[in-house]
Amino acid sequence: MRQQRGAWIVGGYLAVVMALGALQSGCAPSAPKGAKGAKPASASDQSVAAMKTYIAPGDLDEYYLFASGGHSGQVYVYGVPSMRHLSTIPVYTPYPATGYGFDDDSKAMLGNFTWGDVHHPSLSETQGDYDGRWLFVNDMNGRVARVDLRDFKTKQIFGPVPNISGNHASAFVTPNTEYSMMASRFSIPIPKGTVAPIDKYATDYKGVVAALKVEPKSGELSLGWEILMPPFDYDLGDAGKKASDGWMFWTCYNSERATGKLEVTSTQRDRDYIAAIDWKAAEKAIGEGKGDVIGGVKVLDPKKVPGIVYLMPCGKSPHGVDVSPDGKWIVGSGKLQGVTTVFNFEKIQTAIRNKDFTGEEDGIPVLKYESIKDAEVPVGLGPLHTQFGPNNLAYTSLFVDSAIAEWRLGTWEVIDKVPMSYSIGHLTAAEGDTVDPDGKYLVGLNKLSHGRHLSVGPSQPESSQLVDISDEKMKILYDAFTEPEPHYAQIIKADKLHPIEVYPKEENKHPLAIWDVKDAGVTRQGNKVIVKVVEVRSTITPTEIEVNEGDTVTVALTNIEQTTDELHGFGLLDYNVNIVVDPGETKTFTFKADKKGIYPYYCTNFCSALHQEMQGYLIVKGR
Ligand code: RUQ
Ligand code: CUA
Repeated sequence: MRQQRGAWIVGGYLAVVMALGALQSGCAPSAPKGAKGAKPASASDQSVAAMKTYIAPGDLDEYYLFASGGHSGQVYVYGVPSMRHLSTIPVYTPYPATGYGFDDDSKAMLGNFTWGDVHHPSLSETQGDYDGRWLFVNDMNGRVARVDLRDFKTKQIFGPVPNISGNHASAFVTPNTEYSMMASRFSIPIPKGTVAPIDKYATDYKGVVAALKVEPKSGELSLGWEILMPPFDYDLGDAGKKASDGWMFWTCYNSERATGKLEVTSTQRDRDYIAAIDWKAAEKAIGEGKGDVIGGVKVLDPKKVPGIVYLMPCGKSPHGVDVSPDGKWIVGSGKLQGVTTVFNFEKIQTAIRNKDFTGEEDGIPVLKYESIKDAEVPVGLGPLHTQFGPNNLAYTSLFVDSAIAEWRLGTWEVIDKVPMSYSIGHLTAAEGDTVDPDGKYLVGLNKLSHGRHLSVGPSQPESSQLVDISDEKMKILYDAFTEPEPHYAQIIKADKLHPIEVYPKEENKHPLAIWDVKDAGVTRQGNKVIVKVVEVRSTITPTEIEVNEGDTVTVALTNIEQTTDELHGFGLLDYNVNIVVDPGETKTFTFKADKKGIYPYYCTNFCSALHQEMQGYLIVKGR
């Protein structure tokens, strides 16, 4: 049975579609022309807000915020509550500021890609709490990357993962970082490379969810297993925790299995699903050899291996799915609804035991909505994502209403609402998706800023708003702006991180590292040349590098400083070389000396009074 009628939204759904139409036609109710949107009401509210976000010169913020950089391919780091941008961590995109994507190792990591689309940072967890070790981030191009929080550097880009297509619902980790999860937003015939006509979409295209294993000591990602899913569009996920540990939840839209103009074709039914996956059972089934190898990965087919996947009916086109800190509740909303549904994990288990099903999709049982839901909370229009605070507080972003609703788990009362300027997408509360949320601060990640800043032309910055949630009445404290385009972000207590500030010399095991200027120089084997270079205030040694036209040249740069903040760069003109070495770091870059002549190189990072003197010449002799 495919068509199943739920009574819960039809009227509201139409109203919302009309409201969206109004937004599209340019009369957005949330942003009338010239309006300046929400701000603290009075001068005294403003001075309280100012004091709450003011970090005196030399003082430090209480939290780090890690924001995805969307299609910039990067991760942005802020301090909270100041909302000061502290650093940019390049992940999927070359970043000249740190030389990322220019040296041999980072270039190899990027492969043939010069972009990525990062939506969801996922801090590593131990027992459901951030442990401050790594940050995983997804890329739509089927990849997941690991940033080491010891030095805030990207250490691994894994993928593209076979069979996955459009990796949006990622890189969510399980409570002990056993796995980083992925899912296909755009179903395709698998393995990749298979061609099937679009009109066979409903049968020949497949959704896929994938589990990447995380090595517990090193954080190294490797391919775990996959599950074959119906060709829906998998959108977001969250791992079960505590009561629901061992489960994973994924929203999906387009249960119509439609193609073409999805705006119309995928909004025919009155509900979609949240897929509930027993990942521990999936792991066990893989261990018992129940997977088929497709595209080089072991893939479970729920038709052949029942008991692993169930579908929970949910309001139409759900977006976020978020598990409460105790793991008892799963919150998911149709993104055009006026309510958010709270599902009860225990009831889900009971319904599974009692086979309380209303149908199936490709052999996957559909649970009965009424049997598994606890409440429909009237949060407001367009609920997208939910975060949590202490004392059972929950915060849901409302795209259509352009607001955040605060409500309580268990009593289901809506306590407060605060308008966002404008059109909030994700939101993030301090440790707000862990087993132990802090409350205090919430940041709304808004899609539009409508000129709440000095004009910078049509490419407007993204806007984030800091909200004080230390009292039950929410208060907007601060507007912050960034490059495109934060989606999700996470906020972690600053004292959980202990970044190093120099690479200790004893840890540098690079085979081409040298620590004394007398070891610097050129060695040659045929037309392969190795140049060992020392950078230290205020000389690049050697100051002359001579090679022959046609040589393949590998330059190994070691910054022998052990002093904080003494970075050196290496810019080589006309050869598109731009490397930065941190104190104690060695990097190599390889190029073909295919242009004869004299090419200056110089230190690009201002490092000392004689920084400008830190220069030399590459001599490429003709044949
Ligand atoms: S998404 S606005 Cu790409 Cu995480 Cu929700
Ligand atoms: Cu070294 Cu400037």
